Amino acid sequence: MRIKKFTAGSVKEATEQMKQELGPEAIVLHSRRLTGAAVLKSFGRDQFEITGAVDDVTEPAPVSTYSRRDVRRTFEAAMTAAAPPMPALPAAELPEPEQEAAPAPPRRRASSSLAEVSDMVQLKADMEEMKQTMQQLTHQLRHKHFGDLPEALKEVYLALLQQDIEEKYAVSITNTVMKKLPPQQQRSRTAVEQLVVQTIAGGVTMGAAPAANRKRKVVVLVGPTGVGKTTTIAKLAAVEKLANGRSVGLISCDTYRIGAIEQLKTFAVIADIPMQVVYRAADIPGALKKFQKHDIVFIDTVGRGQKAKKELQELRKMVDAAKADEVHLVLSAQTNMATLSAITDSFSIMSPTHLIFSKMDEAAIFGPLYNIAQKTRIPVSFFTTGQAVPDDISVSDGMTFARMVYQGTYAHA
Ligand SMILES: Nc1nc2c(ncn2[C@@H]2O[C@H](COP(=O)(O)OP(=O)(O)O)[C@@H](O)[C@H]2O)c(=O)[nH]1
Ligand SMILES: [Mg+2]
Repeated sequence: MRIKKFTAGSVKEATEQMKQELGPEAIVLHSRRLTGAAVLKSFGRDQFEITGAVDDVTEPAPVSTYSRRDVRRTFEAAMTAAAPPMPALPAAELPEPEQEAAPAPPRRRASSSLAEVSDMVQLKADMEEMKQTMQQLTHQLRHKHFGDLPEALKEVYLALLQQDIEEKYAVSITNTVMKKLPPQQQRSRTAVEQLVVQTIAGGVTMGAAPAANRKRKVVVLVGPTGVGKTTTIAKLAAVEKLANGRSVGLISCDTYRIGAIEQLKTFAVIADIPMQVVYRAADIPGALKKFQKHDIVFIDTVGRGQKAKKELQELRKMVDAAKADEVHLVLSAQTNMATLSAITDSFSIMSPTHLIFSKMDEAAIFGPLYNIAQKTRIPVSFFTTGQAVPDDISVSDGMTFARMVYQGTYAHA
């Protein structure tokens, strides 16, 4: 027996190749689609692989006469065999049970059953192909505008969905690109991609607020537990003091978690920045008074889960008492879309003025961050990109972010 694999755009083509090379007696042993996750990307360019086989000894069996009609007959026969029994007759009309066993069906020849197996395999492959076509049609119907889109735009649209960008935003980005690009350029993947990245960048407000010149600025960081609030405050405080030459004060309200105060205090001592600890909301104005002459005061808060309603209300009292100029909600880039939504909903009572995207270095996909920036319309102030204080932080930048969102890879900002 000779066995060989054939690849083509459809099972039919691959089968024809096989028949040409191995002869009309050849049968399909196995077939599969070779696309996997790439099916979305390579619209209409699926590849099928079949494994064909042929006996070295030529058989006079009907394998060679195999045709599509035979497949249909085999299929029909299989369906009849599987059909429900005839409706039962009333008991009185039931025929007498037969005394003798019914004659056994004639034994089929091995070669014909081989042909039937091959037919069924072919049938399965045909059905798989039909399923693919149906899926593509459903997709095209769901995205009606799709039919008119040039190939490069279709591919880019599907690539956006693969980055977990919500459908409505992916549609909006694709439409913007289509409107802005002249028709001849819409066929160029490079031109389309460049404009997609620019459109993503243009859709999100980026950048930290300019430094307050006259009055002291009070900045509070809030967010879930472990997202990097304290580390980020240390980075920001160090940058303000060392790079920008401002006088900085620190307040920690995180008296809940063991070691939290020490974490910030250790940094404050090393960086020579004054720090105060506050236990109740009522003590915040007093603490702020002590930093009256400072340029900027950072307030670190206790991490709260988005479901802890009572604790979130307590935290809100702290934030209100601080009369903060800026409230930055820290969101870890590793968080999925549903959780990001729940967090931003719960923390909306703190009226965040900015979002900080932390742990960008550890994220595998950035679409959800784009969605949340779109959904909340809150400007993104900083990206944090590692554990090192103060190096691993950068002022958010639209183009860097857009490239990460589109490509799904972290690029050091
Ligand atoms: N990889 C990575 N780790 C970070 C980043 N920011 C903070 N971390 C780490 O996350 C952990 C929790 O940080 P912490 O500041 O205590 O979080 P908090 O509970 O929100 O105050 C620590 O191990 C930090 O070193 C970041 O940008 N990237
Ligand atoms: Mg902390």
